[in-house]
Amino acid sequence: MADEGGAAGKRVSGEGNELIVSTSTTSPRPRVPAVGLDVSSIRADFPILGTRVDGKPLVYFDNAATAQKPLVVIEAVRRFLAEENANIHRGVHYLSERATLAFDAVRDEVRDFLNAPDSREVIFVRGTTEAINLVAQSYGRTTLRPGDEILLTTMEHHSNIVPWQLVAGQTGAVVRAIPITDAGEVDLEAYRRMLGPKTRIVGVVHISNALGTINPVAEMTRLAHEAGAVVLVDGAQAAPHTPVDVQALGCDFYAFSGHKVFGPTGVGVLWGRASLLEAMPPWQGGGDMIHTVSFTGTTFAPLPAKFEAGTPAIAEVIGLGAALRYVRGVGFDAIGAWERTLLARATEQVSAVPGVRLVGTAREKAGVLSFTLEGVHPHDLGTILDADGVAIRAGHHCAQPVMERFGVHATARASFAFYNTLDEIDVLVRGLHRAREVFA
Ligand code: C6P
Repeated sequence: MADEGGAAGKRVSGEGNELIVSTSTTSPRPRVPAVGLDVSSIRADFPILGTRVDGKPLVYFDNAATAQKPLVVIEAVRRFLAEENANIHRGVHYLSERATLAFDAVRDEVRDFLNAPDSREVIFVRGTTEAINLVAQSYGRTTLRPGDEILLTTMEHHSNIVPWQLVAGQTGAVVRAIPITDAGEVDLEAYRRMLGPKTRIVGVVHISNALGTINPVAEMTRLAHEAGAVVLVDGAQAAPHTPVDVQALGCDFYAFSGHKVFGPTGVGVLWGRASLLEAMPPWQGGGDMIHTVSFTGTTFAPLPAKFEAGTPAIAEVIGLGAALRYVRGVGFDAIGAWERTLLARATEQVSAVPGVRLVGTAREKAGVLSFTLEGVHPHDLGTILDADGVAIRAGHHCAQPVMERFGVHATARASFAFYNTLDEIDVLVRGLHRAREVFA
């Protein structure tokens, strides 16, 4: 990380927008001055933030789609591939043992990151999508009976809807949508009324990617448990922005993606309660997940290997470990405080632009601002902003039921991370005014 370990820095861009990028790989210390985050030091850890788009500084507001990677992550992956690369859990040779140790150590780091009771409960998968499919196909397919109900909030991402629709089709279970209010909050009264003896599974997104809503997951879990249901939490947008404590939440499954938490793509985590995971059958077969194999029958490895068939994304897991250390080093108190500042400024300034309608105005919100601008299609807005170097996402954000609920086909979405600045929000707002003029 920058400013640590006395590493020599290097310049990554020119013309007055120079960033000094450290190449140090020492473990992170909290960088939480009394008044908040040292954002310019943080930015120096992310080489891509020095990019210029047609001569203009990149303003990266598409963090909900994927987050940028600090040098420690890039370097951890490079170092693993250059110095330690081998397959894991298979070889007796030097490199394989080193790779295995490094890989298994990340499992312990994920356990700590989630405050999970046991590393065996941490399953490495490709991402949130695969984690949810695993639970749907292993837990859902073997436990659901015709007429059983799966309750999902209306604000779920497609990856926490479609896997359940698939398993409902296979088992005769029914998927029901928990309504949300005009502000984009779960209608808790309606949820209470929907819970009942038929409810088997509740799926809830911790932080909505389309609205920014932070859901009352602990409360919803308590109510679901009273009804005898298990709870899966989609933490894709929560893991990068808020501390996650699966024991405090009380949930049964928690999923997140590495690439949204400043790590590599191709890796993610399913955490599950050991008692549930132990009772669940494997969902994919292959190497490393077995105890013995013969043509008369196969026995399976214990957790977590039972759910990790085949060679995993080893270098990516190593990168994920570096990312989690980095984020914890910055500290979620400082991250939360700064992102709330960014959101407050963006909400105030963007909503003051004539013709803007905010979509998602929950009381508890993370750094996601979804909106429409009268007379300008979100895709056109995205193109105009891109000309200013501003990267936003435009579309349905893989949350079409949310769009339907708010009567829009698409929104423009700016999503923030702790390396964003107040000046960047000014650039966004100037772009919105320009878009109005272009389409006037
Ligand atoms: N949302 C967005 O731009 P994967 O693709 O498996 O890493 O994550 C899927 C996913 C699941 N849940 C939520 C709440 C998400 O936001 C996402 C990914 C991106 O909002 C890409 S659609």
